[in-house]
Amino acid sequence: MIIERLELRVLRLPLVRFFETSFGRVYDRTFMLVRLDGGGVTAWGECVADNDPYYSAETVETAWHITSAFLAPLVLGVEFGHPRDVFPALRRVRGHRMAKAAVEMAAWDLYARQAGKPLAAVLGGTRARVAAGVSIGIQDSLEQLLDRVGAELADGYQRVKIKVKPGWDLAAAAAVRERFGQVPLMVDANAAYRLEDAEHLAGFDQFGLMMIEQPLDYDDLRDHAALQRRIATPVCLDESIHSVRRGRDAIDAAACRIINIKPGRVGGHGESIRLHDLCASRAVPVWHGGMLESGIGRAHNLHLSSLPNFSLPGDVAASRRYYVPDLIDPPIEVGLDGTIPVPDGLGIGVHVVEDRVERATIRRLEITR
Ligand code: OSB
Ligand code: MG
Repeated sequence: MIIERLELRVLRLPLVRFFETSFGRVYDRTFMLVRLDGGGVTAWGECVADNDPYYSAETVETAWHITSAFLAPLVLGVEFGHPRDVFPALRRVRGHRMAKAAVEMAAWDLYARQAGKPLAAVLGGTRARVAAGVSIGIQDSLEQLLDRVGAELADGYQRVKIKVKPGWDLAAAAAVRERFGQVPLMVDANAAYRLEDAEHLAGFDQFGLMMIEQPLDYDDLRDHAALQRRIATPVCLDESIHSVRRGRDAIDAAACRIINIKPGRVGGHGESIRLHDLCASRAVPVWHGGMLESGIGRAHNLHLSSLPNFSLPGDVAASRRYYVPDLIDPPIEVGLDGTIPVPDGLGIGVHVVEDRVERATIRRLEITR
């Protein structure tokens, strides 16, 4: 496989509904797309970096800079026998895993399309449909939260995650439990607490949650291990797991019992597979996270979610919760059983509507060798 041409775009799309986490509220999303061309085939990747360095240190601007100045020259015109060789070829560039992931994931799409196979088949996927959950942001009132939860459950989703922060936490979980009983429920704090809050966080134990995601600081392991010893609710790590090695260290330190895998966060599909396999060998369940992706990133996520140790419902939901219209047609939809079919066309298996991409584009760059 030879990548002959690399195109970068920055797009802006309005969200169907605002999304609020402990680090802020967003109404739209600005993100980078990578298009690769080789052997007469076009492939796509989506970068999960945000405009702001709040979820991670990377931003759209850093991803643009790193990809155009440093990653593109490392992949253009190079013969890759397999896309798993792409991430190691970028080793000289330290960090910037979101930028690397966008290029690497597009390379998997290119490889799968050239091989005439769905992406899941080359990733090692084993199921045709994946279990879908939803991530519900912080709302203006508990009533509004209960309306949102009710609407998502009516659409079939298999588990509900609510975002929490100090001042919007125990009462929100209590309200959901009271209205909806024992629905599979979890919370995500996006690093909003400190270890000193351990007693307060133990207050979640009464709700029988599936897990609490990233309660403490974004790069911490040690305090999470201390917290896990003091609460019954399983700790799941998201932000802290930026690499396979950090995943190993987290498991060794008993800093979590569950890991959220986002390929964009760990460096792409190859690193995600390695993390997935490591967790399987250590009996740590994983689930697939989301970053409000367009249909392009969402399709990638579905294919990866079809691997066997993705045993819990992921934040991989229908397109219409995010963007209408999406960049792809038809959009990704959830069945009433709360599962989403893994697209079975070539590569990511979705049709990218190029004039929608064009209309949402605010910056574009083409790089050839
Ligand atoms: O922490 O999982 C997170 C969205 C943006 C940044 C971080 C996170 C999220 C979500 C949304 O929870 C998941 C989704 O529906 O895509
Ligand atoms: Mg999270």
